[in-house]
Amino acid sequence: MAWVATAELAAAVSNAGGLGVIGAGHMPPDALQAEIRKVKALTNKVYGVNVMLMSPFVKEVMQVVIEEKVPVVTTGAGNPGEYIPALKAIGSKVIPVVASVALAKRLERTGVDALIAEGMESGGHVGEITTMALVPQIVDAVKIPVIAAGGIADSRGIIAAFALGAQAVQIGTRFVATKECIAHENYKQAILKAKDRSTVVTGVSTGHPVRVISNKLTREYLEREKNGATPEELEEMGAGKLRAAAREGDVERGSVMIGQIAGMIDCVSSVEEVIQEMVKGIPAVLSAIEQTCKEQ
Ligand code: TUI
Repeated sequence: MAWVATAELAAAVSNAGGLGVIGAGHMPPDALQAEIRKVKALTNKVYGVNVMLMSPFVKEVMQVVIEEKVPVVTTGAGNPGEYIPALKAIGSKVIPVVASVALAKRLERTGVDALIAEGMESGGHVGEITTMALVPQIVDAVKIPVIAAGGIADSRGIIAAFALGAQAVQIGTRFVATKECIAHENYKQAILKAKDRSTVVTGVSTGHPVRVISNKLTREYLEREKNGATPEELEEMGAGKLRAAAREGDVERGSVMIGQIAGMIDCVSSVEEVIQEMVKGIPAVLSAIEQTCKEQ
């Protein structure tokens, strides 16, 4: 989660019992190095870095990750195959995000430690398959652990993911609406205001579909996309827009990347509260399932 998953949020998640991940996004390598050093100062727990493979700095960013011996490296928006040997050589756990069974199988052969199966309910760059359909198909196709992502924000989502065969979950949108997240207040309010149908997917014609809140920017973007704008024109329209929304609070002309589950989120809490609530809610969900099964 570029611009929102900073060292502060990652450290808070790790300190509260999760695995906090810094979203490198398009960060230049020196900025990422500073974030990594900050997270090391804020927690002595395990943390991770997500490397966005479409970043213009991806090679230098990987170099920083290796120099800093980041313990867990997740990747997104592409195939990380060429970087895996170097990451494994320094002992990092490598966990790529995949949106298809084919890439999951290919990456398992390269020796990755686990996979994140991310459904199209997620915010930001998305694939085409829902979490519900993707997770069990990837679980059946590989032997390594699968982490489910996309559309998960409470105990019910966690149990559903486990029922599909996942061994862990990745949670994004819920953690943006927390006190520790440095996202602009307007961005957090946009999550609270969102309903089930508040997001749209833009950029399908560019080959890089992105889920964002529907606003002035997306209306204009989708109109231009429909009228045959070139991928270059569209990329230019999107440039810098996530930063505008997340840091400057321009949620009308900026790109508010959030998942479909935002419709369920109605308060800004602390990271600790979010995690505690999710974990403590699990037994009640399990007994409700048991009850339903008994009634069949
Ligand atoms: O990467 C994300 N979420 C992101 S990246 C991002 S920045 C961006 N902006 C514009 C265009 C593209 C990126 C904002 N949000 N999530 C992980 C993720 N990875 N979701 C889907 C994928 C994915 C898709 C295709 C991973 C691999 C993949 O494979 C392609 C191939 O080579 O087979």
